[in-house]
Formats: sequence, structure tokens, C-alpha cells
Amino acid sequence: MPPDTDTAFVPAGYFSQSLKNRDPELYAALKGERDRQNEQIELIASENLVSRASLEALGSIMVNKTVEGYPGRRYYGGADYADEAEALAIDRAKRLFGCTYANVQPHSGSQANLAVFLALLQPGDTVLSMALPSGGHLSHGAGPNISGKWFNVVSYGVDETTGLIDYDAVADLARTHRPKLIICGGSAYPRAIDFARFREISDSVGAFMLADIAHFAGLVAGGVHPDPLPHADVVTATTYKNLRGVRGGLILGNDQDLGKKLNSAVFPGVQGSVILNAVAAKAVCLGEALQPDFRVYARQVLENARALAGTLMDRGVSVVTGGTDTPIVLIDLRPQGLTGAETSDALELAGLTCNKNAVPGDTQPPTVTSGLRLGVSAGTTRGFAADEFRAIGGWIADIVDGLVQGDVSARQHSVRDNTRALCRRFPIYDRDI
Ligand code: DSN
Repeated sequence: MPPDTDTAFVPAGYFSQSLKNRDPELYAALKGERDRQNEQIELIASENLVSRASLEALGSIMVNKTVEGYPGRRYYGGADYADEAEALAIDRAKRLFGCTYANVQPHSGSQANLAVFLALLQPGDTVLSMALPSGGHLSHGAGPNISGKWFNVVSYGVDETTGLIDYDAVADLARTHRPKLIICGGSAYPRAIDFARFREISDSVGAFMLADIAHFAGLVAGGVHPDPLPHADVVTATTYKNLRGVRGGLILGNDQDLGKKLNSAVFPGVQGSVILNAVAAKAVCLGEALQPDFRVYARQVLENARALAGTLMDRGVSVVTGGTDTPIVLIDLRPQGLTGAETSDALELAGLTCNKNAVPGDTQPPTVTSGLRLGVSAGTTRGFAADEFRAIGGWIADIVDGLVQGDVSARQHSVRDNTRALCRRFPIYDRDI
């Protein structure tokens, strides 16, 4: 029977009809998002623009296949090609990060971190991690997260004046609380972390050390950021930020015994069957990151982040820590008396998308905040270099000035013209959705 023949239970076009024709309502939403991505400058630090090849792998027939377990040790048949795809992803992750263990199954960075907790800890054990308002991550022990509910979490912050980690304070907390796990890394800390110092502190109390490099994994892979793997027991990362791949997590390390525990913690510990199309797409981005041009991209990301930070500071906008070693630029709007919420809304109307973010010592609630987190990974993929990011920094400062001076509307119009013109000079996908 030809695939398009209608039956009572398989409608005509099931195997052949496009989304546009089959589901116009959803298609309209996707088309709207395509246009938004084309026409807005993306500054959300956890976003990027994946390659067409990654999109193909994510939308491939691998979505149909169910497997549990690991390559060569599956609980389901018909897994030869699934094994091939996952083995490719594992091998590429190990080569890219120069390590001997990789798990490519975590559905997200949070799932990767949860698996590390399951592998290393018992409920009630003490964890020392960076506080969320200082730039830590929800999955490192924040109150509403499972990590915060089931473990005894002690937090370190940053120095409120410098915005930097106070390593002596971390060491003191470790001595006092004797954590079983110490976590470094987060979602809004813009500076390079002294991984050797974290190792030393962890060793001083016999703790495991986890480095969560989600926000700068691409820079580590590209050789422009210190490498945590010689120091940490376990490293977690995501593939969708500056590794510029699809959504998902990774766990990396060099200890095979720990690797066995981590594998069991991912499956069957916190996840069931593998999202194989995502694993296939992870293989694509990891393969792309192994190409020489990725090192150029990583260098450009760092140069762009520093160009953006420099322009903002020249225009009187306060940048937390006075710069960045990552794709993140964190700005503090308290000197202007503005909130993160009103400023991010104003920027969006001017074609600049970013997120409100707490800054060190912030007294505003998380839904308001006093800062903005800006990221350059997506813009750099689009082709923006330092000149474009200096222009973007100027436009952000224009909007901030407009909010202070009460003439933001007029400024939004002119910045919107500029952001549109820049986006048109750097088009993205040549595809429908
Ligand atoms: N952890 C969130 C962020 O940093 O934006 C999503 O990746």
C-alpha cells in the first residue's frame, strides 16, 4: 500500500504532508518564531543558532527509535544505528574535551547535575555551591529545586564590591560545613574560575568537585578558557549555549569507576529512554566543534563579549566585575535607578532580546532584579564581530539613557531601525521554519 493511501486509522498525507498544510496553527507559531529570530538581536546567554545539519539530525527519523541503556548494552532491539549515533557523540565529546569519560544522554544541564547528585550523594548530604543570586544555578541547590529540597545546601556568594568569588570565604565554609560535594560554575558568573583552587579546597575536606561549565563549554573546547578537567572529579555542560548545538546536557570526566556510577545515575537513575534524535544532533555539534573554525569562533566570542563590556562601561553602564572572561556580560542598573525587568522590556521593543538577572547584593525579587545578563554566543554565530558588538553596546546604552531621561520611545524607534538593518546584513537560515 503506498504510504499516502487513506485508511480508517492512517490519514492521507500522514507520511508526506508538510507541517504547513497539516497543522497551520502550529506552523504559524513556528513561522513567527523564525521571523523573530531573523529580526531581533539575540543576547540571551543561554541561546545560540544551531547549524542546519543539527536541525536535520534533530528532526530526523531517529526520533522514532526507543532505546534504554548504553551502546552495545541496550534493553531494546534494532539498536545498531542508535548505537552508532550515540558512540559517535561519546567519542567526539571525549576528543573535544580531551577526557576519557562522556555521557551524552542528559536531557538538560539540570538533569546532568541531578545525575551527579545521585551518583555521589545520599539525601541529606551537604553540598557547597554558589548562591543563585550570585550567579549560581537552580540545580546546584536552590530552595525550590530537588537539589535544594533533598540535600543540605550551604551557599557561597561573591564579594559585593568586586563581584568576584572570595576563595578564602569558600575555604572557610568548606572547613566549617565539611561538604561531600563542592560545585563551581553557574549561570551568571562572568569571570574565569580558579579550578585549581577549588580542587585544593575540595581536597582539604575530602569533597568531590563538580565544575558546571554550561555557560562557557564552547570556550573551553575552543581553547580560550581555563580547562576544569584536570581538576574536577566531574564536569557537566550543556550543548546549546556556546557549543552551538541543540538542547541537552553532557557529563564529562576521567575516572572510569566514577563514570560507571554516573552512567547508572543517568539511566536508570534519573532518566528513562534516550532522546536519540537529540543525541544524534549532539553528535553533529560536537563534530562541528572539533573543526578548526570552531577555535576561531570561540576566540571571537570572547573578543565580542569584551568589546560589548568595554562599550557599555565607556557609556557609563556598570558591568559587574568590570569585564568578562566568558560570553556573559552582567550589567548592574542600580546606579541608574532602573530594574532589570523594565530595561529588558524596553530593549525588546528596540529589537534586542536579553534577560533580567540578579546582580551581587540585589534586593529586588527575581521577577524584577536590578541587572541584565547579556550573551554574545548567538550574535557571533550570526557573524557579528567586535564592531557590531560595539554598536550593540551603544544601542543598549541609548535605551538605558532613554529610560533615565524619559525619552525612551524616540530612542526605541531609532535603535529598532538600527537593529533591523544589522539583522538584514547578517541573515540566518535559508529555510521556511
Ligand atoms: N540555565 C538557564 C540559563 O542560564 O539561561 C538555561 O540554560
